[in-house]
Amino acid sequence: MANEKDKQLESVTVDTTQEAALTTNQGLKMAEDEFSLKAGDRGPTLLEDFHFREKMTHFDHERIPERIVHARGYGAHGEFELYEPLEQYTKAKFLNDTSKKTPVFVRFSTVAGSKGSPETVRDVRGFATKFYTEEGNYDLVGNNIPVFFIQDAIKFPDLVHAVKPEPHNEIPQAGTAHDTYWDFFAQNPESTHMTMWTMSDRALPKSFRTMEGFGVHTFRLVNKEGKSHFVKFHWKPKLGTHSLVWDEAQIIAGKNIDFNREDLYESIEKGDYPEWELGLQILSEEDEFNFDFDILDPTKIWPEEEVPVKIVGKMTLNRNVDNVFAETEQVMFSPAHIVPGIDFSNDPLLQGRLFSYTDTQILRLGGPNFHQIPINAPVCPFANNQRDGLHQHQIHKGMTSYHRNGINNNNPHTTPVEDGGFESYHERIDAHKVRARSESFKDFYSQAKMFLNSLTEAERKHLTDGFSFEIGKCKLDFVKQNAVNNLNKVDKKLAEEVALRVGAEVPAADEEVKTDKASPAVSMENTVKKLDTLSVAVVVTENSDVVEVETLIKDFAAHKVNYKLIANRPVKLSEGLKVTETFDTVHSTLFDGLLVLDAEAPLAPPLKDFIEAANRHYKTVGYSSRVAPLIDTTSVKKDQPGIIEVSTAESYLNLLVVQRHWDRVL
Ligand code: HDE
Repeated sequence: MANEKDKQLESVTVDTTQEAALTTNQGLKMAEDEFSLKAGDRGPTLLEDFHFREKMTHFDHERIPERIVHARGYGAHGEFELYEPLEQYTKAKFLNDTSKKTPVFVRFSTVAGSKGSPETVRDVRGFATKFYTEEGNYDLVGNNIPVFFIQDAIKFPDLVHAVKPEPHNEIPQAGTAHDTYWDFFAQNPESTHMTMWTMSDRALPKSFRTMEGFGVHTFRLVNKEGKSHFVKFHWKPKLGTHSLVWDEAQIIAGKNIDFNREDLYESIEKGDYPEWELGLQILSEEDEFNFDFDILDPTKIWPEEEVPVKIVGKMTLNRNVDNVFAETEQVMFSPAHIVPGIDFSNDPLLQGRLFSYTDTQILRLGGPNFHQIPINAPVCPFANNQRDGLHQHQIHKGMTSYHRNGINNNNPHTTPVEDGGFESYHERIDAHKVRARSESFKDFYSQAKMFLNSLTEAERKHLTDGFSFEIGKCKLDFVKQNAVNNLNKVDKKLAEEVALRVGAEVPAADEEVKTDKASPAVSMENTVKKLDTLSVAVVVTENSDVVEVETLIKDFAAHKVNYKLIANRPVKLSEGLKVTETFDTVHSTLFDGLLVLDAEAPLAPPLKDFIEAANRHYKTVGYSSRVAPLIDTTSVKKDQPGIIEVSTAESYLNLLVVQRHWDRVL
């Protein structure tokens, strides 16, 4: 059923599938749209050709500047429902009414790459949610990593200049594997904790559907009585948090550059609606100074074991956009978009973001009226005395556009706080003006070490691989050395391993921060594991047994497992069973598991690669007794975990649910 936002968007949606006369933008029906107006059929085009000029001018202006960061993104519509009223903490209406479904729009993104870059690069992912509430739009503009690289917004341009392709040659695209990033890392050690996350599997999400989201900053919740609690926001994916393997991610970047968006689009089209639960970590004001970190520091997490995440609601994405430009490209988010009951903390990173997001839209969306673009417009009435400007779509009738006015009864009028008018939290501030970092923000290494302490052996190995790949890509020896020296302050062994792999000196000094503290919630191995919507590549030939294949498909469907039949060329097994995918069009990297039912002997190189890649990426590899001898001609070792001769679908699915068999010896 259409919600308020759907209905609002519908009123400006043009159905291009309907019969319509082709006209100019002035409504003039045209008799011809293939030939420009020329002086003779071999002559020059005439300036008079207004139709050509209009069509070409519009085309010439179709592009708008891409976002300076988060350019590559994909969005969808959905709804948020609340499990329990939160009046004890906040007066925000959408966090108090369990009967209401609040429309949302979410945009996921990579950060560093430009608009056309591959999606499976090693990077942070943006996770921005717009709640269209009855009290105005509330934007939770988060990432899939709970901390940030810097502590003060004034350093954001420096960070982004270091991350983006180097200016002299515009290399590399979409990643931090280059000198300027690692120079920044060593010179600005506050980036150490976040870099531990970005070098881990967290920066390689398998899909948008299997990523966590974090508001990162500390915000405030404010209740009716004006009492404030500190809060951190979390999105927990119902399918659990799952990632790709680095080698796999690199192959997918070539095989399917749209891997993440296609997954989101197709899941929603199929009705496998992605879901996340909203979690809150809530702290009373009295507890502000009770931790071994500053709760305002955005380079620190509040370990979930110390401040539990209270699950308060669920978001479901259930509708793809009708037009990616109109909706996903033109949507704008801002952490400054809040509603009564939510407020800011003094986190200096957040404070700067409150300025940047609206400022950037004035260039990107071409003026100050971007709030009138349908995807950005609130679903509640909005009125003020702002007027005119580029792309003004509203016709403001009446004499007055100033506050206070007598002529129009001082309309639009302000609203008392008791009736829902917003007022900022009455925080008392008594301080000197300074440009400085708080002493309490100066521990850059304890939580970086805590992150390391929280990883499983496999995760730690991937982290070391990540550092070795990225630092190894640097061309300047002193940059490599400084990066390794900074790692040495986190963990001597990690620095040693990386130093050897990138050709730097092993640091002699014992400078590592001493702490055994761990936060098990940080490890993705402790996440939810479900069969729902996992995908299996089922390899068949034209001689496969139709009944066997049909039974398998039924068993998969019963567990909501997706599959694709793949053969070395398109074949028709029966009327209903057509194999359209081949080893030319897909690859095992694009699936969660592999099941080889039949194959022609000897194994052709593409299929051999298909099987060996699945094995190398720790996926479940199943095979029928018929193809068992062929498996022996590959690098797959049959006695390893997650490798199985399949007798029943059940036996295969029991392994598939594990997703990655990290204890497999390759
Ligand atoms: Fe952003 N960020 N950011 N950021 N950010 C933008 O706004 C900025 C930060 C995040 O899908 C820009 O509209 C500053 C943290 C997301 O449209 C820009 C600072 C977090 C998106 C901007 C930060 C984010 C953006 C570029 C440091 C996680 C994409 C285009 C103070 C909590 C939203 C735009 C979308 C986009 C500025 C740091 C998340 C330039 C100054 C921390 C998800 O305004």
